[in-house]
Amino acid sequence: TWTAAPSFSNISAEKVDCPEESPLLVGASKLSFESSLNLKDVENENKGVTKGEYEPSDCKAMHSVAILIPHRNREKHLLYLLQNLHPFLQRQQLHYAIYVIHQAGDATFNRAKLLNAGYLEAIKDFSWECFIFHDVDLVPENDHNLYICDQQPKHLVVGRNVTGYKLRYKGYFGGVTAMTKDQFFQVNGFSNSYWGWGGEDDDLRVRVELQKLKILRPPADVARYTMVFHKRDSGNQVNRNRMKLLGQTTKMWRTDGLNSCKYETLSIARYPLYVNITVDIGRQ
Ligand code: UD2
Ligand code: MN
Repeated sequence: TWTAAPSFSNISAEKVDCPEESPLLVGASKLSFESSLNLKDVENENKGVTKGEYEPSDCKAMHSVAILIPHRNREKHLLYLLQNLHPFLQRQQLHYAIYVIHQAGDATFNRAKLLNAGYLEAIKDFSWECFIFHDVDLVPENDHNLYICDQQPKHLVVGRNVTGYKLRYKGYFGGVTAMTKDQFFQVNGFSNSYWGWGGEDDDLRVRVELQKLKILRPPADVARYTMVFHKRDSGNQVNRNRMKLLGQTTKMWRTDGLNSCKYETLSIARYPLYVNITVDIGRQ
């Protein structure tokens, strides 16, 4: 008798899909931040990452996710975040890239406008379907907090060490959020008008609510972050105008956002662990 030989046709470049739940997750991790840490160490710990990008080698990632980090003058925080975030995302078996959106010059900081610029640049780079808007100083503590998008926008920070791991207030949407390319486009992104500290996260929540989208949060025991201690940066004074701006979101969101975000890209540098995009976003 004759038995069919096994087929080897799928030995080619085709990888099998990664499993629905990654077998690499470990749950809660104890974090520590060594002041002597330097970039070379973190690069050596993450040899699998190329030009800020990674995909699993043994299976086909089910999600492609762009991480956008607004930044200026927080080098040490960035280092701590890179050290923790790369292995965290790899344990989740994601295809991802980390983009640092660096504000050039010393004009007042504008987190929201930087994130708009980051989104616009990242979609030129690859067909990312999911975006994580990520403060530089927030380090996730539990890898069951999945950095993937959902049918609705997600807020990934329920609790932080500095606030006793309690949600700050109902509707709080700051720190780390996940939105699909389409959800973010639908709300016209962030407002570009929030210069200095505060309000831009609430403005995004209002935009989301105006679209009848609903904010989802992971369970409190996994949506936990350590915020590396910091004082208010110079150049990021409290925005005294924020309540007034928030009162105008309903009438402004259509014309103030992604579709009106003017900036100049000064450089794009592909470092081993992240893509640095330096932008001139002007001033107030
Ligand atoms: C809260 C929110 C944050 C944002 C901010 C108000 C949380 C956990 N975070 O953060 O998302 O809504 O309030 O604007 O609730 N940054 C720099 N350099 C600067 C200033 C800011 O890189 O000079 C970046 C950096 O990524 C930082 C982020 O902007 O993490 C937010 O600024 P923050 O950390 O000073 O504000 P914080 O902790 O009150
Ligand atoms: Mn902070």
